[in-house]
Amino acid sequence: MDKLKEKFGIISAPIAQQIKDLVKDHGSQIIGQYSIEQVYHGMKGMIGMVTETSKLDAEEGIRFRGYSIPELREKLPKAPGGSEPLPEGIFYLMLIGELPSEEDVREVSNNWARRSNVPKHVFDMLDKMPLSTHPMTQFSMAILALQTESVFAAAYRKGISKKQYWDPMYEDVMNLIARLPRVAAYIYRRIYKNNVHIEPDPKLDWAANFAHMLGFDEPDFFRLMRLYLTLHVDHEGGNVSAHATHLVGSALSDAYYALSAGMDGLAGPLHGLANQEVVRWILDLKKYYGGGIPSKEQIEEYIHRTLDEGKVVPGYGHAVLRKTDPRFVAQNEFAKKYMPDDELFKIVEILYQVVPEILKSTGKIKNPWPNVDAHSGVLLIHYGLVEYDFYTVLFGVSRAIGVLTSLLWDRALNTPIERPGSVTTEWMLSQIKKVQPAN
Ligand code: NMX
Ligand code: MLT
Repeated sequence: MDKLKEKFGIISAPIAQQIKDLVKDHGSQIIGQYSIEQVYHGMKGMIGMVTETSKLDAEEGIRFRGYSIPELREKLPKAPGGSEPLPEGIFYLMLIGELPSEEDVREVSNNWARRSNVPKHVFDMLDKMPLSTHPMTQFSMAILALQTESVFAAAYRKGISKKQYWDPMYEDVMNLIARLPRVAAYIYRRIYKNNVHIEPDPKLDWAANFAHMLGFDEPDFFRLMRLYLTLHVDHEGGNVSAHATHLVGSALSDAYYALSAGMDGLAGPLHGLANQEVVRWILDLKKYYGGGIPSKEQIEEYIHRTLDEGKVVPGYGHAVLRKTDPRFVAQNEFAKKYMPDDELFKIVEILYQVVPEILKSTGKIKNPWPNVDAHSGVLLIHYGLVEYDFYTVLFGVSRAIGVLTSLLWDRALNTPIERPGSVTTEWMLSQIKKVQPAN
């Protein structure tokens, strides 16, 4: 058994028992109330699940196992000579609950490299798809095509005790994370680089190898990928991609089915696809005013146009956050260091000055501040990764780490099938009448 798997088995068993006891002893304790508005408005603020890997605070932003993004940028192991954390480290932290050593991270890197071979039928399937198929559609289909490899599905079919579910799930989670960069790079090079592919370099870490297979070998791009793939991993359990993965997995669908569902959710423009929409919107804005950097007044006018057309300003707002997203801040710091004179970065800076005030003035937007997607695209464009339809795949490769880690914990904790209740509006009206009888 590999060392990480052994460690996970050892630490997860007592936690599973602790949760069993907690529910047995305190299961009837009331922890909240919710309103009709919350039921109609996407269950915002209702506690409906437990996710161990990260927790979001509306004011402060995300913490992974208690660590904020600035703390992790400082504390997580880095590549030799590197300045940004390795995503292998945040995976270890979310899985095991403690900061990894350099050695732990190297082992995760080697483990993923050993598992990274993608079966030929996945590429054959992709090759049959029209080139115009959105990269996220191809990504989700490729994840499903990989399902032939599910160790969990095979073990379940053979017959396996509930207590052992986590074991084959560990194999699926590790194999899937290991293979995603190769799959994503294949999609990118097939669509945008004449189907000319680049072999992996097993000497590189997971993020740098991904960058290499995409065709970007500059050290600064490696740095960006390590940061990007660390920042996007997880955002507690209720966001669409995490919740979809958890929900589908709760039926004991294997990691491939569950992640594919999560990625289908990430492909929505109100969720992960917002990163491509931001770039599309900024490029349209530039074009509308004849190129270059539009003036502050022009940008304000364009934002009002967008709102008047009944559209959202992509990259701004959040269902939970009520301050600037610390993932935006981390990317902003990166841009200030590596591309201070970049034209698109300067537009992002002006947007940061003007969008919040305009959104606030509408009186209805709960969070006028930028989220993670307001920044990521311009960093990629700077290094030549200009094909913005692909950006959500990058988000997905990273998000897979968080949602699959949670899925593994779900199996270790024997989380039951998810099945919330639903009601009709007629039922809701009958409840209102009970409280306010007609006079
Ligand atoms: N531009 C214009 N209108 C907005 C925006 C925005 N950026 N954000 C919220 N609103 C509107 C929203 O559409 C709603 O309008 P209405 O009452 O007419 O239906 C109203 O403001 C209240 O919405 P909120 O309660 O503030 O936001 P909600 O929690 O429903 O939605 C988002 C959160 C993130 C979906 C929303 O802010 C949005 O659509 N933002 C733009 C898309 C985006 O950047 N998504 C990425 C989120 C991060 N991620 O990667 O997933
Ligand atoms: C995410 O990273 O999932 C987004 O910020 C959306 C969310 O948290 O709801």
